[in-house]
Amino acid sequence: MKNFLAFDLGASSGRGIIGKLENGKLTLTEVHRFANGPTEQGGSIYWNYPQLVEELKTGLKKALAIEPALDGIGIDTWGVDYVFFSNTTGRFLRWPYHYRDVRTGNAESDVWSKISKQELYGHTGIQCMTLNTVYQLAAHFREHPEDFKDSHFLTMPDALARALGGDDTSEYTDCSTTNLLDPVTKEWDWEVIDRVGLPREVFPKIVKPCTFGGTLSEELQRELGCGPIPIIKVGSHDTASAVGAVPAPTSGNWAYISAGTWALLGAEIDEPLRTAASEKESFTNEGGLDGKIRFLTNIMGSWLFQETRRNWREQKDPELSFAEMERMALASEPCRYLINPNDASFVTPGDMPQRISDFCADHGEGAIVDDGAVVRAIYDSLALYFRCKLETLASLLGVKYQCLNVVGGGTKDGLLMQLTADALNIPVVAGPVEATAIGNLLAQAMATGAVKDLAAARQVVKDSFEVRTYRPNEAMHALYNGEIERFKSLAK
Ligand code: LFR
Repeated sequence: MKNFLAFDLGASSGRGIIGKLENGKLTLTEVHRFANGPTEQGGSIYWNYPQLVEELKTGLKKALAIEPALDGIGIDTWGVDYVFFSNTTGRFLRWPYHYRDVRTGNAESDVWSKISKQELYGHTGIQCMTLNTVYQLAAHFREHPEDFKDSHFLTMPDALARALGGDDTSEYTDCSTTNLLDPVTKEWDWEVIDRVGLPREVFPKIVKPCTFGGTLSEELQRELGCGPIPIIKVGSHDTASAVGAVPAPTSGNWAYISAGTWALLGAEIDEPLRTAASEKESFTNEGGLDGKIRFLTNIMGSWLFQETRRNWREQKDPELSFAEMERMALASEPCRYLINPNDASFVTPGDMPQRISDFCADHGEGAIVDDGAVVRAIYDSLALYFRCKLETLASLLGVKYQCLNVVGGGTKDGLLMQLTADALNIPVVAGPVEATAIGNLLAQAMATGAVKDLAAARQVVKDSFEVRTYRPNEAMHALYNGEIERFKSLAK
């Protein structure tokens, strides 16, 4: 029997979960949950790094009260963000920027004047997104070159692990989201780094997932009255952990969506695919467990619901729940309004209902008259977008998908799962909800030898957690079929 502690931090909340692995089955106990989000200071948005560290300590304390003998601690977070540390004092230099901070806007043209967009994709295989670390570092270097002297950065999960006693390395799956990694060698692409003009010295050593990365610090051992707990490098990019925990069929082709703040839709492949077509379609080659490549694309996901609810809670109803928003959508006419869920105007925090309304007015969809129509537009447009992107994935990889696995918190949204099945006209297998934490825990199990490999880990998921299958509804499928061309012209 083994007990591991997973910290899984998403853009809107974080949690600490103990996983008990016994006779090939994993059981979860949530010990801590906390809110997360951007903090504004002087016109930029940041993550409250010291607060996040405190939450980890609280989580660890609560975990030890339940399970005094922990065999490991693993941390995963969202990708692309980083923390700088001074080489002299060891202290962090400033709160880490939030990836939705607008400062990266004109960093793109700056970077592309040194290495073209196409070359950057050819080197790294990473889809072009303004929030990628390469643009963040370029903007950071321009504004605060002093941060790059006698210092180094760590990617977010390892920067948090370091505060608990973790070593000064960064784990491969998260490094792959920087847009600065060679997906074949799985090391920094120094040519890209040199051409962008970033100092090599600030880059950390990259290590593989499912390896050991330090021990809980002596100070914390004393404070918490515990022994030396190993800190384990997991698939520290949350999406790598989530994809690791997909209860995939053992044969045949399968595709996934890791559904949370973002919806990441893709497949697992063995070698990176970097063609003009995959670049045009914004497919990325991120690092996975067991040497796999996560070939996927980012879709705006629950962010659209989260920001809409945040606004309405502030403006109208402080108690508004997602369940109520689902009811509002169900009471609204399907496909009356459609939007491009990935439109650039939806990326940064702001008045999402207004932006959705503006999108409709600007794209010939007419003026949105009520709140239900806003929510309905998000639902239908996400489902249709998933369909378009699954079709693209199938054509890029030359395969046909008979079913789609959806994992993560987004699977709690039954209406979205059903509409996705309707749009795709194939069954959607939804669950587990806690896939990211499960992938984190099973990577720890792999590091300690308790689980042999990724295939064995996925078997544990199948043996331990229930999933729910949503089958397409014919009438809704026909309705979506009738609207697909209209949708495509909006989402181009
Ligand atoms: C999901 C995720 C995505 C990444 C985005 C920004 O939580 O990690 O994979 O593209 O957040 O980091």
